[in-house]
Amino acid sequence: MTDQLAAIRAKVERGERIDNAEALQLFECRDLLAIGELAVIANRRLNGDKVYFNVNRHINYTNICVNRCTFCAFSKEGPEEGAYTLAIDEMVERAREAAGCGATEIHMVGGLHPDLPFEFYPELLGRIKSACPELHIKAFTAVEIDYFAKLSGLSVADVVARLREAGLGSMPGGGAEILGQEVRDKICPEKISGARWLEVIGQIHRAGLKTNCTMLFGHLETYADRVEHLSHLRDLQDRTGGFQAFIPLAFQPDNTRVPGAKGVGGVDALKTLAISRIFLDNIRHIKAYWVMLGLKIAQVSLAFGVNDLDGTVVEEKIGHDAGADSPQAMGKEQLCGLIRNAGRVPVERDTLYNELRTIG
Ligand code: V47
Ligand code: SF4
Repeated sequence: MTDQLAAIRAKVERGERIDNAEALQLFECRDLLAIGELAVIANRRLNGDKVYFNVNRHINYTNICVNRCTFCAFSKEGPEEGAYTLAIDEMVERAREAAGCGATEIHMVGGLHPDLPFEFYPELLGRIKSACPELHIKAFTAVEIDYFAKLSGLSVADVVARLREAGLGSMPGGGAEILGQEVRDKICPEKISGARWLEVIGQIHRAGLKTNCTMLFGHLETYADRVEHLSHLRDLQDRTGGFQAFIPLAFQPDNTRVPGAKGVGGVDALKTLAISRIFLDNIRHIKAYWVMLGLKIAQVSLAFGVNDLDGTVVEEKIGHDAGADSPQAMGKEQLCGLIRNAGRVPVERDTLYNELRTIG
């Protein structure tokens, strides 16, 4: 072990925060297993042996989007072949089906549609909530919230209040991509800036809603860009405490327009998950999204500091349109099997991380 790694290890063992330079050293270090060991120490302190999962269904209400991010194979300009917008009745039906199969959460995001009025969104939430009051609706990213504010002329706080009244329970963590503006200008020039993403999320947290946060990695960004990204998230979390989980999203390159991007290898994926666990000492949960990582890397990530596996999903579009070769859905039994075979204890949670049942 190098002196640098030994110094970082001593900090992690004492429960001390590592700084940006140390995180960069970890990204540059080739000793993947040593990094994994540190992440396991950090995770065990926070979460013991438990691995959380939830039973959810994804609904992508439209793929028509005015932002044409170059990494996104899901969006269409519309009207063109493959463009769609789901009817509210259809989405209510999908939510009912999900609730009937034991789902506790609907995860709902979509493109920035040029013509849907703001009122569509509270109506959608309200209709799902009155059909399935027991379902938690986790919906919309900071990018959508900013768009709704522009659409409606309301402030971010008023948009959030209106959506909460209609049934919004919390928000996922998408749209963060890489927060550094230089990378953003290349991969998503029309999307809100990184600074605006942080500002909107800060306002959402202050309004009392929990969110997740993500990082899209494995395209054009450098290790330094990743560290800067993680550092922005950690700083915001120090101020608001509103992030529940961090989800590193492994870039899927098929059908995208990112020049030269090849996608993410297993070593980079595990290293990134592990360093996230070590660095983000104030975000309790690190979630492996098996849709983008593949089932095997997601399972192995449980030995690299991860404590949450997402989810049962059902009909995922964003990753699969970009070539993800993972299945479309996974049963609860299969998910628990993955966790148990990794020597860990599966615990079903709700969206707000209340424990529902431990699966023996
Ligand atoms: O914001 C788009 C990403 C995100 C690609 O909070 C891509 O619980 C990989 O945020 N390759 C949406 N990723 C998904 C998301 C998410 C997923 C699961 C759980 C949670 C949560 C949030 O998907 C987008 C973007 O960053 N994305 N295209 C692609 N080609
Ligand atoms: Fe639109 Fe989101 Fe795709 Fe960007 S990532 S093009 S904002 S749907």
